[in-house]
Amino acid sequence: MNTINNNVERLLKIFLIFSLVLSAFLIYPRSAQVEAVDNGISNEINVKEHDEEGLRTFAGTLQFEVPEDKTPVGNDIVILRDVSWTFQNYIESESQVIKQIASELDMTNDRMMIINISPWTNSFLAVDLTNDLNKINAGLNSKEIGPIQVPEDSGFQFAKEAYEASKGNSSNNPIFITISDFDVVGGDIATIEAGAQKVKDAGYKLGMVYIDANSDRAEIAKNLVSSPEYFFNTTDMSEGITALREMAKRMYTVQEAKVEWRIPEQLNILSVSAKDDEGNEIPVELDGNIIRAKTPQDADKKITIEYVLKETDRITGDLEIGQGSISYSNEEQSLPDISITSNNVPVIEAADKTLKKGASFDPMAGVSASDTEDGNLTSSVRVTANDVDTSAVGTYHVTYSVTDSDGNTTTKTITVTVTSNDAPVITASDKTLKKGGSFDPMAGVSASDTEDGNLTSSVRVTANDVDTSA
Ligand SMILES: [Ca+2]
Ligand SMILES: [Ca+2]
Repeated sequence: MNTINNNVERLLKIFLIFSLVLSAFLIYPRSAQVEAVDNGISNEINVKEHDEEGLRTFAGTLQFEVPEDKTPVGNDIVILRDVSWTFQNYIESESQVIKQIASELDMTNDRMMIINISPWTNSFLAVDLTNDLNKINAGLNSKEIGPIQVPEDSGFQFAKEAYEASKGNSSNNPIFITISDFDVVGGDIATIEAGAQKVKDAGYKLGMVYIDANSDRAEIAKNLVSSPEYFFNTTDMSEGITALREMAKRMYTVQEAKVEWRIPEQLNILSVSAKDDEGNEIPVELDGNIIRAKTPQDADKKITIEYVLKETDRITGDLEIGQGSISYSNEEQSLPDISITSNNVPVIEAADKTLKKGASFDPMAGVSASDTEDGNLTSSVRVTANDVDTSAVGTYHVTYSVTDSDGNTTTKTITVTVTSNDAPVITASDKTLKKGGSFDPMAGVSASDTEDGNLTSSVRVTANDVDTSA
């Protein structure tokens, strides 16, 4: 029987310890950190500081991993490169960059086509659509850069026709990128615009690295691309060639991981930033109190979002801040539930006191303090002022102060009245009377007291040996 009881007791102890450990993970952040992990998404939040009004600033880190996921259908990258005389000295470095782009493609799905153009004269298919890196490199190494006798066109139209002749029944995403100055010597800008429009009308993405100092033509060129982010303008040839690689990356279609997180209105977003595990910054967009960030799933990535929030006003109820989701590769996951606590000020219970002169006075007697979040704070109460002097009648004050773990300080002042404590006075005079006379010991006797007033009725005769017969 004893053994059973011992085992029950042991189990209860284990359960109690387990509950305590568990509750440590479920509590809310104050001075200690709180971390919630759900579906591999972790969110950790700490109180960073309190301002002079006791309002808290929280710093947190949201982390999650996204897998690499290129689009399953692949991309067809069609590069239209200007080989007119302005570009002659840069053909080699341009070829190197295009080789780099090719080396970064997923050749199980992706293909590349390279067209040499002289915008006002001819276009030449340098590399037909292929997923063979050797063919791409060979085409780029070839000194045969045209012009070959192709009828004059804008280059775009030639590229579109060449692509459509080679693409087969693939459903790859067609990406057309030009690197050119569209130096329309003897040509017509309208031809270029018409050609670009045909590419876009076919549903192909069009991007452009534009190398020209002529701002009028740059304005026209800017409107030819599919999206403003697919336009790069420079007068520096080397910079433009580098930009070609970035443009290819930007236009490459991959799945995107997206975060959308709504921060409650009771909190101000002081700062938020995101980066991947290689330290690359991920752009974060703030739409009111909604945080949005997205990054292409072009590699396995661990994303870290660092944020700083501050309560706009004292939060009086526990506040859920995990309202949001992360979506990637057609999956969507909710952010882990995490809450920050209320931030109530502590309350001091202390009442005014009246005591009599000469009495002893303990300023802490009957005083207590409590706090919604911290519980009993009586032991933290400090007496910050106390002028009570019980040896003299008067009105005095005692001030108490207590601070909770959120840095909220409450003070309270009570009034202590010390009253007089005089002894009562009996008025009675000696008496002379004749033998046999009647004697009333209370006749002419009265009593009064500073505090109590008339005490005559309370006068008791405690001894009386008067005998009028003797
Ligand atoms: Ca509190
Ligand atoms: Ca008295």
